[in-house]
Amino acid sequence: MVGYKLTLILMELDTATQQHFLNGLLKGNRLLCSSIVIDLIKNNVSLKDIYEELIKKSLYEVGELWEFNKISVATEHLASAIAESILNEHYLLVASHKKINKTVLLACIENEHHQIGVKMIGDIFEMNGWNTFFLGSNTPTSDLIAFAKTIHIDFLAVSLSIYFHLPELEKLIKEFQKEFSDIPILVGGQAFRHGGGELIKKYPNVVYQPNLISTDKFIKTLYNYE
Ligand code: B12
Repeated sequence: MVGYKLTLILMELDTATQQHFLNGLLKGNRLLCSSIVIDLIKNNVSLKDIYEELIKKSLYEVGELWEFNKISVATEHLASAIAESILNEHYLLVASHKKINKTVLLACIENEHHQIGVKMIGDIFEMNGWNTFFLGSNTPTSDLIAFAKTIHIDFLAVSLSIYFHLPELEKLIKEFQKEFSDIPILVGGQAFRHGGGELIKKYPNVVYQPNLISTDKFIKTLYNYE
């Protein structure tokens, strides 16, 4: 541990660091993963880059290892649980930005269990001063709409990783727009790697963004930020 600390004094977000972090995830070493992130933050690496370049890249590698049977489902669950816990550790940094009195409601569509990506997207909204309501994975459409009626929202953001869940997205868009015709919907997630663009074009007020960096730029076009 002492030797490890010494090597981290000038830590950068490079391939070696990412590999180190990935090994920590696969071995279930939460302390190592957490320390790597804390050291990166101390070395002024932004949370946005940590999310996109460290945590997301590592989880994508976890997915490939799982797909090719190099790790078990148990190891994949362990890795994703540690990754998600790390997002929660730095919430105060995420939430400490000046508020702009805008609110986004975030969720995964019905049957969709991958929630880490949209949780990161919620954090990016918060870093831009928005209030967020994060409903998490597998949110039934009727419950999402019922909840939206209880608060005032300026945007809905929904996620799907599985391509076969696109019909659920279409159902959500139709039902949501019946109730809230003027509230824009932001969509994203790995399902769109395989298509989905045509579906979105059929509906007004629906926008797709592929990742955190593009979403951050998009949010900054919505209102004037000093
Ligand atoms: C962890 C994980 C799980 C966990 C999720 C736990 C959790 N708390 O979220 C569990 C165990 C539930 C799971 C289940 C399954 N999984 Co899985 N899973 C993964 C894994 C390893 C990581 C997912 C992740 O968090 N990635 C990191 C995040 C940050 O990336 P992201 O989601 O892409 O998000 C980024 C962008 O897409 C975008 N984004 C995402 N959402 C949104 C929303 C908005 C509004 C915007 C603007 C942008 C945006 O911004 C994010 C930041 O850049 C991936 C591997 C991978 N390639 O991701 C497989 C993966 C997604 N899973 C896969 C599969 C097949 C499954 C199962 C079908 C397995 C099974 N047979 O049961 C089930 C499906 C469950 C379901 N019904 O949804 C496949 C999907 C293949 C496909 N596209 O069809 C993958 C790609 C693995 C693989 N290589 O084959 N999984």
